[in-house]
Amino acid sequence: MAEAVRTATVRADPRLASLKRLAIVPALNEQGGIGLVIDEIRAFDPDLEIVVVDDGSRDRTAEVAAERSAHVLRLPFNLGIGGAVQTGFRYAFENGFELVVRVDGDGQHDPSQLGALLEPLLAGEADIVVGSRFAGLAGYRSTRSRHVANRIFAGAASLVTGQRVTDPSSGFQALNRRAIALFAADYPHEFPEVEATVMVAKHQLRRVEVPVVMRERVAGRSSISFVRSVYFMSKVLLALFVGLFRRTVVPMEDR
Ligand SMILES: Nc1nc2c(ncn2[C@@H]2O[C@H](COP(=O)(O)OP(=O)(O)OP(=O)(O)O)[C@@H](O)[C@H]2O)c(=O)[nH]1
Ligand SMILES: [Mg+2]
Repeated sequence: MAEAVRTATVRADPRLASLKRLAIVPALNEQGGIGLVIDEIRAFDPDLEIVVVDDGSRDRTAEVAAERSAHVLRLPFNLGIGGAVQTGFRYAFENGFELVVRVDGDGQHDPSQLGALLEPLLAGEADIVVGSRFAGLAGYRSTRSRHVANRIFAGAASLVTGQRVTDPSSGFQALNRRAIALFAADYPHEFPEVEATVMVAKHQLRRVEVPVVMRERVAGRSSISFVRSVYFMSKVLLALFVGLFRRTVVPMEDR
């Protein structure tokens, strides 16, 4: 019943109904969770097209997504989360989508919160909206080391961009055509979201955070081991500052 009410609300929202809109779902070995993610996105908005970017999975991720009639882009080998997401943005740009939401394939992002994510975009107040685990709503459980890492990234990203960033690594996002055009042209690799905050600031896109509650992954496993997290910390912090001096990317629209 709650689902039906939510669906009706979305459909009734003329601002959303008139937009060509896409959900990008990056997925690596997520056969256990991807089906539910697709169902939940459809429950929120049945007219939101869904593209699952299967990043070289060795399980049935692509088959499960295709069985549910999601569009599947199957990468021939693993590009990493940045490459997978950029593939989704390129698809969105080339097919004329005006609005994109990003939802992880592991079930951590709750599509019923997409309404809150979309609000600043539909109001014309943001180019990119980021769902933040640390902007007010309690409930996200994480390890202590991850919390510390996030605080460091958030502090560094805020310093570099001159804006308040509380959750720089969140991939739960909504983006308009301007942001789609930028990220279709270039998107950072490996652990991209933190670096992308610098691109957003350099291009003077308006980044707004909204509080969200994130869940535990429903199946599969996280790729972030302790060794990788040390590498992750060093690489991202370096990349944040290097990003300031990188050549400015020409968005796809302006080429
Ligand atoms: N880690 C990882 N994820 C990928 C890759 N390609 C696509 N993905 C998908 O990107 C999403 C985010 O990856 P996660 O490993 O969950 O990263 P995370 O959410 O930051 O970390 P956790 O909190 O441990 O889940 C998931 O839906 C993955 O399936 C890749 O090469 N590496
Ligand atoms: Mg995850």
